[in-house]
Amino acid sequence: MYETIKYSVENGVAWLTLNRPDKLNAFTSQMNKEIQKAIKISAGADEVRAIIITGEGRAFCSGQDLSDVDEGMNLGQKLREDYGPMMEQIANCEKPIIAGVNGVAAGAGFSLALACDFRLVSEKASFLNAFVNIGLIPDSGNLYYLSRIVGHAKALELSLLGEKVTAGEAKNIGLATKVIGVDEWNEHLKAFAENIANKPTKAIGLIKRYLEASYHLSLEEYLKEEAEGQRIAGLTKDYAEGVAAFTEKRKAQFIGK
Ligand code: T3D
Repeated sequence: MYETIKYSVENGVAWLTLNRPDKLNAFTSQMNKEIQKAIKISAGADEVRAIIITGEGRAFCSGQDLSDVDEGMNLGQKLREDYGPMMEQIANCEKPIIAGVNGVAAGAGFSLALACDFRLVSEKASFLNAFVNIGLIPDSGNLYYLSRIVGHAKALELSLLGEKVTAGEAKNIGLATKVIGVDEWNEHLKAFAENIANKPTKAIGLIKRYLEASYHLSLEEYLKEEAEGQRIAGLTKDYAEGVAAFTEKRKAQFIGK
């Protein structure tokens, strides 16, 4: 079913593993399409309540496969056809998406990590806004997300200098949600994902949607949207369960509906 990624579901978590380790999991059109397919399936599957994107081998993703680009290729078209749709799909996914950054994340691989809701980062991982090093501009939503996550000045610095950011620095500048030791990597990544998979999934989707909307609306417009969001959340079984659990002084058992 997949040739360039691995896909499995366990305990409410869909694991999407980029699987071209010899090329440090560099993107090809095929891999891009397989990622989109896996995210679409995960987004529509009731049993999936969180998604992890990670990499096989020593890297997370080294960006576009530079041996798979033709001279004179229209890069704008490539972005419109391949990368843009993938980034929109991630942005529109109402389930939480975790980037399990196991190793270097460079170029569009960095952009992919930025588009996720969390970045769990191995202590041996690094980030590299590599685009400038080959004469390109950061793409695949990179500047959009990077400036929101680390602020304008740091985003500009990382993008203009094209130097590696270590896991420790990533934590200091708010890029990494958490840095994890190599020995605890699998266990911690799994535990983090399963914890969020057990939260009220519909509310999480709405929080993601309205946080993003807040950047594009006036306060007046936003408050109207927010009221609609809370109306929807208030109709979920998880809201009823949350209130019941609070009243009964027990831990809530959310079902994601
Ligand atoms: O279509 C378009 O071009 C538009 C879209 C652009 C989106 C982009 O992502 S542009 C940015 C593309 N990515 C890069 O420029 C990063 C290139 N890679 C690197 O800078 C370094 O490889 C890393 C910093 C990621 C890792 O360095 P290191 O020293 O740990 O590993 P390495 O020795 O450089 O790489 C190991 C192998 O992976 C090597 O192959 P070999 O010599 O063992 O056969 C290397 O060529 C290969 N590799 C790494 N990155 C890529 C790659 N092969 C193809 N494409 C890559 N991006």
